Amino acid sequence: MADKFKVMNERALVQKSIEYRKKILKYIVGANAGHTGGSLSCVDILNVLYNQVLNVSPDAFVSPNRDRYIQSKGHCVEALFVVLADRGFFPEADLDTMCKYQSHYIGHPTRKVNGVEQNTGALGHGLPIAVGTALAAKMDNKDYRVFTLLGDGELPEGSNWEAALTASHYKLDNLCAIVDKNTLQITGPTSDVCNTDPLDEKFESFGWAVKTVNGHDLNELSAAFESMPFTKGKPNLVIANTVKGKGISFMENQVKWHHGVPNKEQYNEAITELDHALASA
Ligand SMILES: Cc1ncc(C[n+]2csc(CCOP(=O)(O)OP(=O)(O)O)c2C)c(N)n1
Repeated sequence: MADKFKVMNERALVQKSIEYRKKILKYIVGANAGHTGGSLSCVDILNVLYNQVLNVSPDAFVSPNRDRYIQSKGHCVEALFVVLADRGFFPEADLDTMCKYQSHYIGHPTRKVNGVEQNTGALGHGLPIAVGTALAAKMDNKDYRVFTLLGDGELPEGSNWEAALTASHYKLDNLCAIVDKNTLQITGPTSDVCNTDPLDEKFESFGWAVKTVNGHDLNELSAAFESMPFTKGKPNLVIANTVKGKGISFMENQVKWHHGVPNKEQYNEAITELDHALASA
């Protein structure tokens, strides 16, 4: 791998998360479309992965030894694009074309964008692809790791459970699935739409090693990823407890912000809140 990124101090990372939130809102407003609540809930996870954990770089993105990150909850592409731009995978100015005619920066990840590992957006595909990729690493005697991010509302897709079974059968301890457990999905609370709790016990019974963290605590996230494999020979699951719409008071825990686009006043209010958070970070 060409370069190992520099590990940032904690304060710089916290500030990055706030800047990322500002940019997510900016580009969602620019596109007049996007998945606001779920991008805000997962961006701390992406911050830690891309700035502390993943062995990836724009210059060596095709290296067979790179770590893989597959965003299964593809609808939250705004968070991914903002972080990839920050890591230099493409010029941030490209995001001004979000959802515009002929742009590759559309509402779900596509491999036409540098840094995107897999096309996703139809839920339930990221984990199966990640399992195959992690199995390939084992078969090729490579030591790269595979990370995939799922939403808790995505878990009822049956393909996830087939993949979970397969991951433990092949002892894929180089695989880490992260559930962004913000407890809401598109139409309501996940527990009402299709309950998947207790998630830890379900995955443990499938042969996974599970850690539960506060998905907005950068240290907890980092410590969990750094302790992989949690148990030798078992696939890793991080249950990240998060808040949908995190960081913007009037968006937090509100189903309508799943794909709500802020109007001008709401946008200004949100940016003011984030600027205050930045000032005290
Ligand atoms: C196969 C499939 N079915 C339905 C959808 C429509 N859809 C988009 S987002 C979403 C809810 C996902 O909830 P969750 O995974 O919890 O996402 P988050 O709350 O983190 O945004 C649904 C059902 C889809 N993208 N793919």
